[in-house]
Amino acid sequence: VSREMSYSARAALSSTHPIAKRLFALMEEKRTNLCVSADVTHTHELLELADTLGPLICVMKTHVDILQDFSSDAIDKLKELSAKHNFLIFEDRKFADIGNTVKHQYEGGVYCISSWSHIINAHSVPGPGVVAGLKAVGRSLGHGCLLIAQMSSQGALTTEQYTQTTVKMADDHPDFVFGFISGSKVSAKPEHVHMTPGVRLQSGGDDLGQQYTTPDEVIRSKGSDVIIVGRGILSASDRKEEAEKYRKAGWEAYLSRL
Ligand code: 5FU
Repeated sequence: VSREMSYSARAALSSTHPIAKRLFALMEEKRTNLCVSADVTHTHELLELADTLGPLICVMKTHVDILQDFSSDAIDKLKELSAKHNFLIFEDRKFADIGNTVKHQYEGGVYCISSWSHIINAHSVPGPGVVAGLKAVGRSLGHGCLLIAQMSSQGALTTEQYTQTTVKMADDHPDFVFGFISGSKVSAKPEHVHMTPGVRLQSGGDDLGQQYTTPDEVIRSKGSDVIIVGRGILSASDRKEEAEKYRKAGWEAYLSRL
């Protein structure tokens, strides 16, 4: 059994990015490594999720472009709820273009993502310019970025070599990239945060290529730090009760590896 550093010890490292510090600290304080994937189509439901699940989560992940009634007013309310319940907001935009384009996509358009999302993510496929473009907008705002090193879907093209090159890209931008979206721990640096989607209490998948692993497997065996759960919670009749099951499973798996 490998003994790992606690989230709070990792928060205290001088080389840990400010967003990762904040995240590790609130995870320890709230005893949660659960990120809920709020994949809903209406803002009232998004806000309801944020208010009811807020106390149980460390991060709320959004896909704002699936909202049918997006408004900056709803975003203001989401920001208030993130402060009230002390969770971070992560817009799962998966930027994947040249630096100049992603800069505009991050800052402007309809969503003005940089004005409200603490965390964003990017594919490494365009090369380091994608990080440079995003960093030009997000760094001065104190935001951070996760690079997508692996995907949970069947047949993903993220080969071992791709993953390793992605880790290298993160190492080159420690002032903005603080971790990864991945199925397992891909970086040995304790300051890096690993967040894993494709998580469900019952393993399996959906009919569009999603593949699920359990919270225990992801945190204990694969060495990731945060579980990202969407339909596992959203499709339950009592979402709060279900979220608590995931929080507990993720947290106990974390404690067991200390
Ligand atoms: F980068 C990734 C990935 O590799 N797999 C994912 O599933 C992101 N996701 C997101 O996590 C996806 O877009 C959904 O928002 C969420 C998983 O939702 P589920 O309902 O738990 O399958």
